[in-house]
Amino acid sequence: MKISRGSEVVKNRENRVLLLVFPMKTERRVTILLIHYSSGLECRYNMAKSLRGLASFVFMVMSVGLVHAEHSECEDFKDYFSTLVSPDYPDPYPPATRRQWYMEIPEGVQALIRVNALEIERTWDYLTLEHTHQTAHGINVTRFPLVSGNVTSILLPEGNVMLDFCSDEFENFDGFSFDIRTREINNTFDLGCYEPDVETFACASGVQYIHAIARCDRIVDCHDHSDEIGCGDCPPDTSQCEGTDICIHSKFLCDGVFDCPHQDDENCIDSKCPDGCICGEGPYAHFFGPSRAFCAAPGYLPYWTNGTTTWNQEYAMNTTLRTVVIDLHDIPLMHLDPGSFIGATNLNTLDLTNCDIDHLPSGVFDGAPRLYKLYIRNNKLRYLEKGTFRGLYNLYLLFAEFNFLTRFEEGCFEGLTNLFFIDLEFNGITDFRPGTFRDLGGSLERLIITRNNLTSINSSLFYGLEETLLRVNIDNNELKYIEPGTFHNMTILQDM
Ligand SMILES: [Ca+2]
Ligand SMILES: [Ca+2]
Ligand SMILES: [Ca+2]
Repeated sequence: MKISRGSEVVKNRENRVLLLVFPMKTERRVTILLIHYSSGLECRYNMAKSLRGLASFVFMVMSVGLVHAEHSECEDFKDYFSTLVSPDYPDPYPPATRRQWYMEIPEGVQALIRVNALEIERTWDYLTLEHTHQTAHGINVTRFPLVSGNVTSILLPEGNVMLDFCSDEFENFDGFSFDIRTREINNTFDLGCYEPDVETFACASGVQYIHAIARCDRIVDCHDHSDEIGCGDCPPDTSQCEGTDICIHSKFLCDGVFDCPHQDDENCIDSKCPDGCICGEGPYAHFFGPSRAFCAAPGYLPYWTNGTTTWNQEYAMNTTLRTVVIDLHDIPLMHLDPGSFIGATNLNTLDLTNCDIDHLPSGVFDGAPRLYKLYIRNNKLRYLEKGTFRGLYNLYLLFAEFNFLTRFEEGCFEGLTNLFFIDLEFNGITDFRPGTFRDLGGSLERLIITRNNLTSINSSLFYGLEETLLRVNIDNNELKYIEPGTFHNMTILQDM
């Protein structure tokens, strides 16, 4: 069994089953849970929590117990049973969380994982199962993602199982709940006993079972693709995978997850590019590049969508989910409607430089939760309204220089909980409403307001920024008066 450093496998006297929960290498605290398996009815469990570490990384996510299967026609034998759930279940799983679980299925035993719930944000969060099995011909490894909520159960032979879960910083879904049963191999599982009301389809691998309604629904649910083989011609709005008769729904083209057996659904240069745009992929070194993904670097290059004439919501819907950069600079857009970027879920950088925009309405950036860097410079903006930046809780850099900004509505920066930097150089600002930046109090470290028309600074300008603001640049204003107390409590300000 391949185990990362710092982990531990404990076996009972008979060297039989144990379930072992332990964290990734990045976690400093180890949580171990053991289920002692024996051939009798007795089942004990023992938990050991050890080592100090980050409390936020530690969750006991497994509850264990032995249920004696009820005697009935269907079940007249004993199960060994435990439940495995995602962190915080039944609440949505927390953001930025990694967890691994290990399970060893001994010789002569099989395990049935019954899926009670499985809801994970596709593309950005993952749950993968890896089964390693020693055969006469060597080590056999089966690894597949558990994404489809249509999987009803997974039947695993002897071997070592690892479940690997990761959630990124955004969009937390409900997670998963599994019942795990182990049983001597000579007592075959009758799946109908566990799901008497559910009609299932057995994937060709014999490992996964899915809801029968998921057969031929143009969504790959079986990791061997068998639920979508032999389903007839491709209907409209689907795309045929190369060298197969598998048709997948077009929404799965270029979404960052491999659906086709030969992975051609993620070969995106010629597809999912809105009319009139130029799209492509390539290394991304513009400024700092996309923020590093928490779970893992994506298995593809950053994808670009560059507009040439205009932009509206339809364009966003026709852009591949993989898009991390939308570049619309120098296009005379004049205005953008609310929801103009809905669908650009992976968008990291949006460049609206020099687009003749005079107003950014509330909700204009809805649906782009991963936006990190926003250029709205060199436009005709006169004010920022409440709601313009709502939902941009990943925004880190905001470039708003060279506009005609004079007014900042109360709440215009609401929700920008990660904003680190704002550049307001060369606007027409004559004064700031008291507490203009208070909503940025948790994160704003750098503020540039050079080349405006400020004549005075009131003492409440930096209200709320006392503990974060490190650098302010206020050069080239006509400052005549700074109210006493303006810098009172500015505990970390270094540079003015
Ligand atoms: Ca997520
Ligand atoms: Ca399917
Ligand atoms: Ca795909």
